[in-house]
Amino acid sequence: METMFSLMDEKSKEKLTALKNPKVEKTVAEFAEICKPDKITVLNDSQEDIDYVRGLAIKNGEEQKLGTEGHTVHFDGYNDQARDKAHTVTLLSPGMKITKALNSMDRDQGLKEIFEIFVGCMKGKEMLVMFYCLGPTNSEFSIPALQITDSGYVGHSENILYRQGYKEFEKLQDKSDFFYFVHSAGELENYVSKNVDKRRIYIDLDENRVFTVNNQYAGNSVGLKKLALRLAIKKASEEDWLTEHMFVMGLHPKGKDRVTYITGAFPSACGKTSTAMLSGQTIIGDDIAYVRISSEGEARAVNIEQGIFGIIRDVDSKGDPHIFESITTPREAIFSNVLIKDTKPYWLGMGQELPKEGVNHSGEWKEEAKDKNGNEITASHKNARYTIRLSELENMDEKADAPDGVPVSAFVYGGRDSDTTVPVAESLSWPHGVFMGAAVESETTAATLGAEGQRVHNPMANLDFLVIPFGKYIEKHMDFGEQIKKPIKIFSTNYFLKEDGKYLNGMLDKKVWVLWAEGRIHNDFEAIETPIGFIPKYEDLKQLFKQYLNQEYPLANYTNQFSIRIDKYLDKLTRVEPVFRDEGDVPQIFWDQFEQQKQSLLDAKEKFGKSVIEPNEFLEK
Ligand code: SPV
Ligand code: MN
Repeated sequence: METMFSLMDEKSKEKLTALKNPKVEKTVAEFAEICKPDKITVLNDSQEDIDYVRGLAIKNGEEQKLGTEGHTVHFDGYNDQARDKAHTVTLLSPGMKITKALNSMDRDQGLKEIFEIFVGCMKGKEMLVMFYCLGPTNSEFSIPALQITDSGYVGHSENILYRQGYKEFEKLQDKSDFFYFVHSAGELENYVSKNVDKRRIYIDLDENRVFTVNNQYAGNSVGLKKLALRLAIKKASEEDWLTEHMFVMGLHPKGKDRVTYITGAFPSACGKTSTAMLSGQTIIGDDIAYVRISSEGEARAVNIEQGIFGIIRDVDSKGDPHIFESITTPREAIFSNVLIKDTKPYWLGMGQELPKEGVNHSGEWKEEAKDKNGNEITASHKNARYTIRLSELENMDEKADAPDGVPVSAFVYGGRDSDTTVPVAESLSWPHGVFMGAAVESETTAATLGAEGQRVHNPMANLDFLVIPFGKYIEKHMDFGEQIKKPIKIFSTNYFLKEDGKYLNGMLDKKVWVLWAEGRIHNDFEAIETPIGFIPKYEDLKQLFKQYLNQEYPLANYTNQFSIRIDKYLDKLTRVEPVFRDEGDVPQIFWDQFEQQKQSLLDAKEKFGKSVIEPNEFLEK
């Protein structure tokens, strides 16, 4: 305690002690001893403190001001541009189990290793002690979270992306029921983490805390984002609610006086943000949702965040007008890993020609530059991002901060699948929908380190974060459907079907798919029953294409997009079956769905005598 207080000014001391929370004080003291910062600053919810952290990020060189008022740029190191799955490890104490798909290690061993790396990691730096609230404040959903970091950029990002929570900690009094995150960017060279070979992200479920070191990329460093997601998945699994990698949005069908809220889970960089941002609709959140069952038996969702850390690639004025407007006009925004030329940010797919030189994540950059392995360095990184507050957007939903969330009418599951699943389908039942979500496969993207374009199984787009056994997660979803009194529908979507290397759908077609789903929720449309779910009728889509996109929708397109590729679906089952088997604890109700799905596909193949069945053929028989 002595050391800790000797590194604080009076204001910081006062803010810390005023909370009268022994665990908060003990935690700060412990990491002050280990990390050995030169100074400790404790921040509360005041504007003064929010401004201080932004100023610090600029002063210490982690961010630079750009020409437009409020805009700054931050660069992560060349090898620190995405989530590092290989060095993200769940620490297991005896008897604890998680999905086999994730890395885990003995807890004592992991703690020993990470604490050794932490020794002296904040020498010469300032330790920030920050308080946040996951989910809306004053709510059943709220989870207080303490962030300790030596990065002004991490603190600045969190002040944009999360709700301030010093007041939530005041309410906690002496209780120790909060998450905490300790981050250090480690030794810096040219303002970026130098020792990325010692990058570690260790999740300690026993103590609801995560340690992360030698990194800056937000998916690895920002505690409240994917690190808290993992802790919340565990917490939700022990209580009766869900933590999901989901957007939350309001759908506003034309000519109807209603708003329908849906949530959707898609793997990273597969259209989650662009769906939530569809024009004419309203956004509540684009990445992480908590879903609880209200006392009336209704599923209700909140966004745990208040901002967007979005992929900037392909954001242009046509496809994403709201985002484009918000990141090209004065307001607080952080750009990361874009190209800078004359204090202006540029990115791939922005709808204008890019400068042929500038500064990017590799340093001074020129067109056709290659890295030391001979790989082309793109002008901006494919996973370059922008960070803004949702309140900056004119399409933010009026209930975005409602303490009791919004009622959910559907879950949507999507993946990046070039050859199998149809653009949109409604599940045949709740268990079938859970199966659909659990069977999602998706091609990897630049949002995680490693090769792109590899087809991987990614149940509910949540696999990277599933720090519980897969079977338990599935069981929770099955139970959730049983418990809600007002049933909700489950849909699958796929925006990425291809033929001869070309996408079969336009970027904005997703609007038609989600508004078809909205219509199904309200019984506006009939549908065609197929083995893989209910699919749209041509006439309804034709009308929706006209109404929302002012486009013709040729029957040939429909027939191609919605044909059921039986053999492809069977291949998919063959691929995912061993994964489910290997997990060992998948509930019987899930296997019943699996068998039923396989059988109905085989039956259809036999009945129609072919392996690709056109949608209208299902109508005829
Ligand atoms: C994702 O990759 O799913 C993101 C960005 O939302 S990150 O913060 O890297 O997780
Ligand atoms: Mn995400």
